[in-house]
Amino acid sequence: GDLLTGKNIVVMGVANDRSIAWAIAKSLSEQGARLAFTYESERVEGRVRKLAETIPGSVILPCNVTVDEEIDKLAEELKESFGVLHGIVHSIAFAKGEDLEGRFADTSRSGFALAHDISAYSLVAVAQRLHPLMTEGGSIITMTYMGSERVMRNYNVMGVAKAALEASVRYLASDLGPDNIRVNAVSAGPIRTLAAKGISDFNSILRIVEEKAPLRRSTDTAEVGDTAMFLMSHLSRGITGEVIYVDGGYHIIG
Ligand code: 0WD
Repeated sequence: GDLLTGKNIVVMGVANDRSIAWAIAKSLSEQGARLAFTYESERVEGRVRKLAETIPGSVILPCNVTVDEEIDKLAEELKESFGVLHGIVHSIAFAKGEDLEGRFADTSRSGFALAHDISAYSLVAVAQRLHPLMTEGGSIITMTYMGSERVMRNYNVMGVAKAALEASVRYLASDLGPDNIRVNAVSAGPIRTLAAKGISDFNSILRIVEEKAPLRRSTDTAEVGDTAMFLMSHLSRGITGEVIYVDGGYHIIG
């Protein structure tokens, strides 16, 4: 397809080939998008480089989203390699392992701050610095989870951070809409990735989804990738400030 031909999109949050961001990148590239990939640190650089090199023409850039200067640098480098930017895929989250089990009530000040900084504020920081490159309008998406709305065992501080992330999507959508920049979130069902390893008892969560979701199966990263592709494309031009569930319908079941 060529739904994204001529579009320049930065994909943030590939850690390995199971990452949701990687599935999104594949869907975007199938529709002709030109991609830039960012990596958090040397720890993941090699893996990101190896994956990105399988998509010809990709740009690979460092960006730890907790460091403002690195986001400034990213903006400069994207301007140099792309000129105009059309899309941002934000697929980044982090919380300390100790804050993803037991009681939410035991969350420390520093654990709360860290989870919110990386998982919610980073979207604001990135949108703030990259939106000036979106001179032809654009689409920004982030990844969220139902733990933002309901109490899910062990998700704890990440649920609170996802609530902040979803509210940030609405406020950013309001601010950037006049520049024809849309901001949306995709709420995925549970998927076995590196990040999911941090969630205790993830297997039983998957089993319950397979049993109860209307589609009777768990979410596949390719399904998320295709929804992300839709949100990056002209097809979704009327949608902003929204949270779209890609979870086999699980969230509608009581
Ligand atoms: O079930 C799931 N896996 C779901 C994930 C369901 C619904 C939503 N999500 C969300 C996550 O909360 C996250 O926002 O999707 C997003 C992507 O998560 P993922 O694909 O499941 O996980 P992973 O492959 O680990 O990618 C997240 C990456 C980090 O990976 P690691 O595991 O190395 O922490 O986010 C990146 C990093 O590559 N990341 C950062 N990037 C830049 N700066 C930073 C940082 N400071 N911290 C983490």
